[in-house]
Amino acid sequence: MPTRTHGKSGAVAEANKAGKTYEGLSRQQLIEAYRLMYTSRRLDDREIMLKRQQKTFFQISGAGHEAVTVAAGLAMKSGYDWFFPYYRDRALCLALGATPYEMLLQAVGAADDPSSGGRQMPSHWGYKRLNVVTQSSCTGSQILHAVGCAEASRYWTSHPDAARKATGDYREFKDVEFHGDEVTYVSLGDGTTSEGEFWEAMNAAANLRLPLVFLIEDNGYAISVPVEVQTAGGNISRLVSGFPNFHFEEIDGTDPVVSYGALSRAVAHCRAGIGPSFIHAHVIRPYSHSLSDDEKLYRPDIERQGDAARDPISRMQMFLIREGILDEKGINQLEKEVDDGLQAAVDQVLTAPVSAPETIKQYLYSPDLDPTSAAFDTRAAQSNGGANTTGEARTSTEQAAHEKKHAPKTMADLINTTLRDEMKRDERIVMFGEDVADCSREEYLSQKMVKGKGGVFKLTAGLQCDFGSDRVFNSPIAEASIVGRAVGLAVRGLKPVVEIQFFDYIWPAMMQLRNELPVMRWRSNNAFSAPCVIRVAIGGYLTGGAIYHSQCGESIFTHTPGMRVIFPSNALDAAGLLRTAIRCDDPVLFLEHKRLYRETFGRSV
Ligand SMILES: Cc1ncc(C[n+]2csc(CCOP(=O)(O)OP(=O)(O)O)c2C)c(N)n1
Ligand SMILES: [Mg+2]
Repeated sequence: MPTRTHGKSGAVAEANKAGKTYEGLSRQQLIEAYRLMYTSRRLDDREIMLKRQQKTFFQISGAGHEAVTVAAGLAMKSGYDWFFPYYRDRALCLALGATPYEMLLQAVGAADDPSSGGRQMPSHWGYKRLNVVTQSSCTGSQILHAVGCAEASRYWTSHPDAARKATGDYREFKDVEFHGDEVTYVSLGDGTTSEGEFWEAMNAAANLRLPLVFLIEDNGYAISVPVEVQTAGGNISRLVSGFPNFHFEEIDGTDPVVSYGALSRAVAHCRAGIGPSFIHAHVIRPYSHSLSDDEKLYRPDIERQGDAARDPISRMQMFLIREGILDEKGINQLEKEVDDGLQAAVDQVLTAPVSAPETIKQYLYSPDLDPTSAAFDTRAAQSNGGANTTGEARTSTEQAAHEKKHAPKTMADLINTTLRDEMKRDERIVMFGEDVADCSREEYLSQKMVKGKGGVFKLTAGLQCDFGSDRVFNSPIAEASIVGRAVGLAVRGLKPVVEIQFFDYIWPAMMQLRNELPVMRWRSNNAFSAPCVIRVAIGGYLTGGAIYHSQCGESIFTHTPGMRVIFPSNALDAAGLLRTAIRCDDPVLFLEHKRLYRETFGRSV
């Protein structure tokens, strides 16, 4: 039974006044909110029952988080805004339009599961039609994808022509949709704010003033670890309050009206282009972390009873009755309708076939474009001896120009040339990483005070000057963020060609490179993909480069399903393979041996 209410005597009469709204929610919307919250809770209960009957293999619930996640769904636009939820967001997905049957299909590992084709554990949401992007089991990696997604909204707005379809490369298969004012949502638990990826994302979102809503669902625990052990001082809002450009609110996330008000303000801040928002919602976890956990081992009854008193389901029931929106009979009728619908969905899902083992390799790579096929073959450039283009003998000036143009080029030169050619050809290409820009302080370039850097090995030299600072730019020293942002951009149809400065420093990005980028397509059963290129300078080059400037760990990535790995040995191969890597529909790790960058052998025209 709820012990906390925020009504006073006379509130019923007050509420009965026609037209009263609750933070903008109508009485009908409040009934709908309760229907969604109750559906979410009962669906968790049905899944728990199925697990106990050995008909499913795992369960993790959204119980206790329903009020704030329904509020988020109602405050945002389904199929218009973009969503990077985590496993507790069942009620958000229901509010956006996912059906209980679709969720049950994933719970039983059915081939028809729209989120993953039965390839992922339950509650790993992903609904293409709703812009709910495939998620993994890794806590926190989705936050950087959300940053990239929000960046893409801005890019498409300023480069609308880049969204046009083109044939002969990945663009043929990548639909692009944007509205200009769409907002990206990302959610995570209190424990997940301890991940470095969270802080990298906060930094980027603040600095770039991205239209990105962070929802922290703080249930006070990360499995058995309480919040004061995760978070210095026990309150994440206090720690992040110094980030600029944010709209911050700390709220009671068990109250749907309060939550809706906060989420609406958060979305408005983002939609207006002012910057990101951060909603810190205190919620409860009435069930254990998952069915694999028994919270009685680390939480005493007294604490659990305190949570139960704030249960959003019973609070919402009391609220509807008190405000005269629904009476007990109305509530019972609504609940019966939901229960009957769930029973029918459960009956139906138990006959759904599971995915067939022989389909396991499907969608590891693009089914549409094979970069090893003849479609990517090219012919070597033909030499035309001593003649000019009209077939006459060259003058001495023409001959000097011809020789200069056709002098053998280094691998570094040809990579730079290829990047330039491809950027000219495809406006969807964006390039970032540490030091890849010519000069972040553009005025130094425009006033010709400096020449520009363009990479520690100068591979991207001149590209910012040629294509602009929104296409070629520096990133913070945050390797996970470089790759994670690229994933989010690529999901939205852009072609990030990003750089990890030295292979020796690729490891902070390992989660993204192993568990995210290469499996976006496979784990979503081809609903989402993230074709992009990660360029990495690799190998020894200095005498004395020692262990942190000479690593060669390509074999680790050649054992990563879904990743294409390229390691060219000469300049001509580097140019052709880079061109194919950029045009292809899969993620590519493009390894450039530093020793070969400027070698005298292996040069080409
Ligand atoms: C990177 C990573 N580390 C560990 C885990 C195992 N794990 C799954 S959920 C979880 C706790 C997350 O807690 P919190 O972020 O507070 O979310 P909550 O489950 O409480 O909603 C852990 C440790 C994981 N999935 N990913
Ligand atoms: Mg938690």
